[in-house]
Amino acid sequence: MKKHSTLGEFIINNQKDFQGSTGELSRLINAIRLAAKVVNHEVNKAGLVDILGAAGETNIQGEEQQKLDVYANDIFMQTLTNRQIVCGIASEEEDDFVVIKGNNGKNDNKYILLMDPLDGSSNVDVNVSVGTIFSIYERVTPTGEPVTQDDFLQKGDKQVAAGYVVYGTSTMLVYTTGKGVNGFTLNPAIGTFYLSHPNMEFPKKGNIYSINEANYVHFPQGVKDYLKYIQNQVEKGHKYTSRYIGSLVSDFHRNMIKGGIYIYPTSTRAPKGKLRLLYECNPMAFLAEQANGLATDGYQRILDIQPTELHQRVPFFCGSSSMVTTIKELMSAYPEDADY
Ligand code: P6P
Repeated sequence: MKKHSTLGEFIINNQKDFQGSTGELSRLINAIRLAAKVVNHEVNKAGLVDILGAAGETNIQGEEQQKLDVYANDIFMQTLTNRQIVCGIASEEEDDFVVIKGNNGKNDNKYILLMDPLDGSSNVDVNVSVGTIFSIYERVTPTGEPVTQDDFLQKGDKQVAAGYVVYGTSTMLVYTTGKGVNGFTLNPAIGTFYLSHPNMEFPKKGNIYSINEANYVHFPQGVKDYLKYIQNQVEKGHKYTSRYIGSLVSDFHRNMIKGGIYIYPTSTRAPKGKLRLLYECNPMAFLAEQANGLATDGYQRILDIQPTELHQRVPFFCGSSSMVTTIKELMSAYPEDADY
């Protein structure tokens, strides 16, 4: 029986595939591995200590920050800073990007990281899975020079790595460096991630659709047409099921394994959609395409969108290629909805 490799062994064995293979990206993934274990420990005991409930502050999104949001943000920031691997970090929990200087006071490191440290955190109080999402680029400004917003406003196509941690019934780290998607499951007894899901791929077609149908009356017509299409398919005897748990990472992860589509469209309540391009849609889109899936804003490829601001939102349609293609075709009948 082949012994599952650990994440550490996997990184070493695939070092040659990493950009530049100078070991920095390996060290970066290793830093994320450590932070994931620390956050996992806290998430798993959240119900036991007084860490639930809002920290009383609100982030730039105007959302109440759950204490675990703040905690997860601090852990990832500290771990990445201490290891001196990135020269800058952007986070959903930080109003602006944070410059990370080396011990020599310079910005010598070549990578920048963007993250949503605890996506779906409102689920913590009701014991539903949450996740961390991360996205990694090489900086575009010269090494040693100050980091600028240009380093963060890169198209998703330029990512060198992306992934998520899902703190679910088990804790998994799923990531890509552009050579496919691999999933590692944490053995909490010994704190080791094992390669449990090699070469993850979206089934070309699935029967799961994930959308908050409470907003139906506010959806663009193309999305309404897609939901009507599904109902017609069910009437013809085709099997579909609605699964939406309010945690992007968990819905994405299940859909990647079983086949499905996740949809967060524009609505009158969210005129540009809800999900953030830089640290939610781009990393999940990179993973989706690496897993033979698709990710679009309804009209264009997510990874082709030129970002204009750190916390910008876009509509997000992501998952099995045949399902994304179908909804895109229906949306194309309403070109006016492309200008969100
Ligand atoms: P709604 C969590 O806040 C999140 O960003 C995603 O993880 C999740 O899929 C979505 O928002 C849920 O949003 O408006 O349906 O509650």
